[in-house]
Amino acid sequence: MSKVYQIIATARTENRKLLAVLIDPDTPSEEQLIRIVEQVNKAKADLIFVGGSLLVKDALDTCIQTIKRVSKVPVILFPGSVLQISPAADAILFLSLISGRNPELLIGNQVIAAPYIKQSGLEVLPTGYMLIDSGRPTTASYMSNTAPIPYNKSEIAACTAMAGEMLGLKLVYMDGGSGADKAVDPRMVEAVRKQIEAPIIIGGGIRDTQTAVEICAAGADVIVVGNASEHNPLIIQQIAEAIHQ
Ligand code: 1GP
Repeated sequence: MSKVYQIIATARTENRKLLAVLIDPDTPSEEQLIRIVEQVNKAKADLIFVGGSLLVKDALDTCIQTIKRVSKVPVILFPGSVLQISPAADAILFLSLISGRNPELLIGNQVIAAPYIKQSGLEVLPTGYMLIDSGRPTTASYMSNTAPIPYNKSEIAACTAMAGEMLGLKLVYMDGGSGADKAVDPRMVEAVRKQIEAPIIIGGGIRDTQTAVEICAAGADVIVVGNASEHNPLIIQQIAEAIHQ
C-alpha cells in the first residue's frame, strides 16, 4: 500500500541516503529523457520525481510512460498544480506549501485534487513543502505567490517543519526552487533535523557531490537533483555514489 513511503522511511531508519532525480516533463526530448533514465538505472538512483512549477506541453503522461518503459525505479509526481496528476506514476507528493500563506496552496488545491487522486490509486505522500530563499526569485515562488523563508532564518524553517509534523505531514521538503543559485544551507537542514523525526527532502540548486554530501551530513534523507542531471546526466552517478557511501 505505502510502498514509496516505506522505501523512504526504511532508508531513514537505516541511515541510508536516497537520490531522487527530478524530471521536468517539458524539458528533455524523448532521446534525452531516455539517456537520463538510463543513467538513473546505472547509478542506482532511488527515486524519480516528475513535475514542474509551470508546464506548457501536456507531456506528463507520455513522459511517465517513457520512464516506465526504461526503468523500474519508483516514479513520484511532484505536482506544480492540480493539472499534474497521472495514474501512470506510483505515488504523489501531496504538497501543502507550509512556508507560504496562500490558502489555495495550503488547502484549496488539495480539496480540488483529492477525489481525482483517490480515484487514481496513487500512493499519497502527505508532504510539508517549504520554499527557501536561494538568492533570486524562482518560478516556484512567483507561481505560488508566496514569500520563501529567508536563507539564514533556520529557526523559522525549524518551527514551520515542526508545525507540519504536528499536523500529521509525513515528509518535509525544503526547496530552494529549480535552478537555485545556492542550495539550502546545511545549517538550516541541521536545525530542522534536530526538531522533527519525519524524513527530510532537500532540493534546488544541488549540482555537485560536495553540496549533496554536506546536506546529507546535516540530516537530509533524500537529495533531489533536477537541472544538473538534465545538463549532465553523468552527475547522477557521481552524486549517487557520493551519498550512498
Ligand atoms: C526543484 O528541488 C528541485 O523544485 C530541484 O532543483 O532543478 O535546481 O536541481 P534543481
